[in-house]
Amino acid sequence: MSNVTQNKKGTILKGIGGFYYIRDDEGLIHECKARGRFRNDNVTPIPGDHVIFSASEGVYGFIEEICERRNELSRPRVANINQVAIVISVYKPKADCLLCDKLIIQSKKADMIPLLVLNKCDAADDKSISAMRNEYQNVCTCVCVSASTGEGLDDLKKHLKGLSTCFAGQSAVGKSSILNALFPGLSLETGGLSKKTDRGRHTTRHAELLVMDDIFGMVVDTPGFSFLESADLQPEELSLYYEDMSPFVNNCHFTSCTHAHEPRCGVKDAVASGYISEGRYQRYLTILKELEEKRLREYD
Ligand SMILES: Nc1nc2c(ncn2[C@@H]2O[C@H](COP(=O)(O)OP(=O)(O)O)[C@@H](O)[C@H]2O)c(=O)[nH]1
Ligand SMILES: [Mg+2]
Ligand SMILES: [Zn+2]
Repeated sequence: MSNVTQNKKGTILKGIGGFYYIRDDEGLIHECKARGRFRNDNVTPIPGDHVIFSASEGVYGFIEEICERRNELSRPRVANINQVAIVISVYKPKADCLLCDKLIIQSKKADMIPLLVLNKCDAADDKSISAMRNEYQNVCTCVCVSASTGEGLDDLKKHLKGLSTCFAGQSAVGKSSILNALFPGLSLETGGLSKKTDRGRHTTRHAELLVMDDIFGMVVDTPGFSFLESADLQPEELSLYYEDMSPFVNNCHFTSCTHAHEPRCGVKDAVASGYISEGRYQRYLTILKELEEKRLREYD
């Protein structure tokens, strides 16, 4: 064959039946297979991977090299996500703040920016919107949107620009609706009916990087991905992931303070004076207890 083979750089958007769809820097999509040696080395290319591939005209190319991953999420397996859009509904279903807090912790731990997206603003009253804003104002960026009316979507786009973002959150908050509104032509199923497999797991049919201009969007339709089972987090470290607590930990008497039962605790004082939300603190205690119980189980 007279085809000239060239090595190029690109990002895997999705993999289907042994083929990978790779977007090069010019935005062209290439169909590739992985070299057999990846299988021998037990390496699987996944969406989000930055790769070097060889492209030939008219035939499929080959993935030659997978660049080191900055992070990797499970269920679905995706790589190199910089941001997690945590979608919360300010109408129905009622916001699951514990899940939201856990997603924020997990995002930070995996070096991803948490972005809070308050959806269904068209149906909510101002009071529930501002309650949610106040709860997270010192924690992460909050945007108010409505997938139904399109309100706030331009603002959301600004926060997505140039980053690879996955959308997470409980079922029926409007993740698929927001993605459909952001990516014209996409028709993800909506309705909030969470399809479960026979093992009771939520299926994720869309582990795919969607591209619009320089917005990447990873569809992750699983609530909470796999928080505490995989979170390699010690109870003492938990408060490091609380932006709203960090200004006060220096006031704690004990350097190893977990801000639970210890006396002379700067965090508890800040909760009492209203600098830290009572709800955030109570949920912190819940997560702390889960981590402590997990550690006990591990040392059994
Ligand atoms: N009023 C209102 N309803 C919405 C909005 N976004 C989504 N919904 C509805 O909420 C339900 C769940 O949406 P879906 O996108 O399937 O949620 P997902 O499970 O998070 O992907 C659907 O019935 C949507 O029509 C919104 O901005 N406003
Ligand atoms: Mg959905
Ligand atoms: Zn303390």
